[in-house]
Formats: sequence, structure tokens, C-alpha cells
Amino acid sequence: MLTRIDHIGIACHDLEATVAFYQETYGFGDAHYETNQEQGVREAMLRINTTGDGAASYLQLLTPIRDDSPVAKWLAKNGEGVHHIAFGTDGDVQDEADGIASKGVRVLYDAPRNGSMGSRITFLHPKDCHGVLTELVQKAGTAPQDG
Ligand code: V0V
Ligand code: CO
Repeated sequence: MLTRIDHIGIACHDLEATVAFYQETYGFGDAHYETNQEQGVREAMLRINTTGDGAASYLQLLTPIRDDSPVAKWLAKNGEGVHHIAFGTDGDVQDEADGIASKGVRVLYDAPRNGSMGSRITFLHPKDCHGVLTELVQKAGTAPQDG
């Protein structure tokens, strides 16, 4: 079941300056920084609140590390702004994706890939989701093999 807004992904040109904006303007705490080579991004996660399923909601600030990455392409076309939303599941992310695919929505990956903080992620095509690039997230430590 999808049980939380895991994060909102925001594309930006200057990651440090954008983190500082969110911290100074709203008082959000320390950021977790990470580079995801496969996705072609450097990112900062700002934790906003804990959620009822024992996980949390974040802002995910993203800047491209390669000109051919999805975020670079999107920034060149649209400028800075909200890039995607991510729903968190309390179960297996592939099961969640399979259920959504059976309703006619295109899932972009055949198998989940690595996301922030050890999560497993996949994406739904924005053209099948009323214009919103939508990510599904299974947080670290919830996969069956993790015990
Ligand atoms: C593209 N489109 C979007 C969009 N990106 N619409 C809404 N939101 C977005 N973010 C629209 C675009 O305006 C076009 O519409 C159409 O889709 C095709 O776009 P395109 O520019 O030609 O780009 P494509 O087709 O090469 O790639 C689009 C997709 C790509 C969605 C397939 O961005 C992708 O694979 N995204 C998934 C991976 C990703 O975004 N990774 C970065 C975050 P018109 O103009 O034809 O009407 S990584 C992350 O979140 C991590 C690591 C994490 O959470 O842990
Ligand atoms: Co994301």
C-alpha cells in the first residue's frame, strides 16, 4: 500500500544555495547529501516530518552531474522547480509497480533501482499520470532479504 509522501523532488542549479534557502527560510534541519551516478544527480534530502508508517517525508533537492541526465534535460527545458513526487510503500516496490502497471500506467524500469539512503525506487511515466513524473519508494531495511 502507498502510505506516505516520501519526497518531493525539486530540480535546482546550485544545490548548496538551494539547501541554504530552505534551511534559512523555513528552519529545516541538516541535509543528507548523496550522489547517484546511475541517475546522474547530486542530491540533498531535507527531512520534514515522520509519517504514520514509521518512515518520513523529505524534500529532495536535485542538481545534475551530467548533461544527458533526466534532471539536466528537464532543467534546460523548464528551469528550476518541482520535478517529481514520490509515494512511499509499506510493502515491496515491485509489487506496487506491477499493480499500477496492470491499470495501464507505464512503469519506466523493469526492476527497481537504487535511490536515496539505500531505498529501492521506480518511476511512472508522467504522460500516464496527468503530467506528473511519479516515483515509488521502498525505504531501506524493508526488503525481505534485509530481514
Ligand atoms: C519529462 N516530461 C515531464 C517530466 N520530464 N513531465 C512532467 N515531469 C517531468 N519531470 C515530459 C516532457 O515535457 C515531454 O512532454 C515528455 O515528458 C517527454 O520528455 P522528454 O523531455 O523528451 O524526456 P524523455 O522522454 O527523454 O524522459 C522523460 C522521462 C525521464 C520521464 C522518461 O525523465 C526519466 O526516465 N525519468 C525518471 C528518472 C529521473 O527522473 N531521475 C531523476 C531523479 P511533451 O513536451 O512531449 O509534451 S533521481 C531520484 O529521484 C532519486 C535518485 C531518488 O528519489 O532516490
Ligand atoms: Co526522487
